[in-house]
Amino acid sequence: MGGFLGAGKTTLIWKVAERLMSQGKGVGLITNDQAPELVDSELLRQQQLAVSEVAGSCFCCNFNGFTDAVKRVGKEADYVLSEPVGSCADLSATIIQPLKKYWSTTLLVAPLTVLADPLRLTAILQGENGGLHEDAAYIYRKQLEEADIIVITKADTLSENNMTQLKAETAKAFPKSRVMSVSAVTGEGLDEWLADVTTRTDAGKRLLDIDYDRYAHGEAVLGWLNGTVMLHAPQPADWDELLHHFMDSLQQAFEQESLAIGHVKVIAESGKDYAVANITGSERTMTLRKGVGSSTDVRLIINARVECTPEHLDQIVKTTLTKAIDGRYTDEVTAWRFLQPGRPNPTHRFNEVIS
Ligand SMILES: Nc1nc2c(ncn2[C@@H]2O[C@H](COP(=O)(O)OP(=O)(O)OP(=O)(O)O)[C@@H](O)[C@H]2O)c(=O)[nH]1
Ligand SMILES: [Mg+2]
Repeated sequence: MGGFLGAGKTTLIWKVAERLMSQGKGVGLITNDQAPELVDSELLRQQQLAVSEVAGSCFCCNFNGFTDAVKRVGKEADYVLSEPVGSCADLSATIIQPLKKYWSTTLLVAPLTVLADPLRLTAILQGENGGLHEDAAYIYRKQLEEADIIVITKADTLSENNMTQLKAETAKAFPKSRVMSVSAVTGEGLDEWLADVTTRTDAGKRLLDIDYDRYAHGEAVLGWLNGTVMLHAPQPADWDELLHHFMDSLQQAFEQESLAIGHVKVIAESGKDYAVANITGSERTMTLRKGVGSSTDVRLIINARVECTPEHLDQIVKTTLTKAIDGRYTDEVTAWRFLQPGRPNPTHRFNEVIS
């Protein structure tokens, strides 16, 4: 299940996994990122789901890492749901075809689903870049172009009429893909999509014509930061308030410098309690889910993908966190990486569709 940063992949995977498990099916999940310490993996583990992480590069550049992960989570599973890095494209040639060629005795490969957030999709369909660099927007278009199924997410945020219109416009712009819509919040569209992917066998129907220089540049304009910090308070502290304030300040800091946000997500955990916050664009897109409550210790995992140099991203996130802490708590950084994604260099790149 591909799709751009913040499209709703992890949320949908979680809801679909729950639905399949309630039907008595075994489910394994695979997450993916350019670096370890993932909010997505942690969020899914909090739901007691079996997750394996491929960290350090996208699936296509580490096909064997991906299939090792399939082996790990697939043992007991009837279904394996996997989420590639949100800036990843060309999955038909680099993942779907090799899977069909080398893994056909163990796996039935489902159609490639690409998710799209209504806000960004609308901008892209209007020929705009949705606030993104033109090469990042190029990746967005290429992801949709290769999809067997395009799923417009967050259906609960649009009226039925607007969604009908958006689906029609999407189908017109990408006529070779089936277009559907879902809401992970209301569950609308989930059964329809599941029925389609679990019965169709025409996975990876076509190969993408993609310019790897533009693709590489579209990824390289994004700074990437994954950090984990423990905070300790002398007395129980309100971590939900801290998380809210930290995310608000981050959004303001990026907006002040007109830096396009790919996705900024933070999970705050204390024992079994957690809260997760996301910002998926420049408009007021911040969301907070669940609550971590008050305690003396919290762990923050911060994943930020923003259009600026990784060094600048590091500086903004560090400064904003220090201001949010405001001397009230001690902090202990247990992991902190900031990087620029390297040029995609796939393990396999098929130039024919495997039947
Ligand atoms: N209203 C609404 N919000 C949603 C829905 N699905 C996802 N979201 C929100 O969209 C944001 C991004 O969701 P994720 O599932 O983390 O997106 P993602 O595609 O996995 O993002 P990356 O892993 O960074 O590429 C979060 O704030 C979610 O709460 C939905 O069906 N309805
Ligand atoms: Mg995700």
